[in-house]
Amino acid sequence: MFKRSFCSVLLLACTAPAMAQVSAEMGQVRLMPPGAPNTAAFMTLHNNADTAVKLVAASSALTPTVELHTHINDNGVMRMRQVESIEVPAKGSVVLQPGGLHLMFIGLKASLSAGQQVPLTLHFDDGENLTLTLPVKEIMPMQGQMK
Ligand SMILES: [Cu+2]
Repeated sequence: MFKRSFCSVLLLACTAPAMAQVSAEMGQVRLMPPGAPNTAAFMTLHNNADTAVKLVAASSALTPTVELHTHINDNGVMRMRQVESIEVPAKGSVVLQPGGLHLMFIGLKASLSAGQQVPLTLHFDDGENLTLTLPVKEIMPMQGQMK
């Protein structure tokens, strides 16, 4: 809190972005067979800021809709469920991976090919956007999941 009020008093001096600094690594999009309507993206998000930040939306030229999803165990059956946000803890990270949190591309306009580069923009609740380019890769599903 001290930092924030200090910054607002010296607003003009604070030229460096005060917003959360989120970075992504290990980003990849799952290669799907031709004709598949949807696919998923996985990555690790890091937050270098002192406050948590929430991923609230994502967008891509690949599909009209990109949803935030997680998996729930419904009587032993793993099912995907849309979530409103994915929190990246302060000075921490969150992993989007098969069987857990992921980004869902809904309504593929064209078939994917291995090595293809997919543009993706992540939107965070502090107004920050993160634009990424993710490679399409063959990703093994975890046993009994992503059914
Ligand atoms: Cu999903």
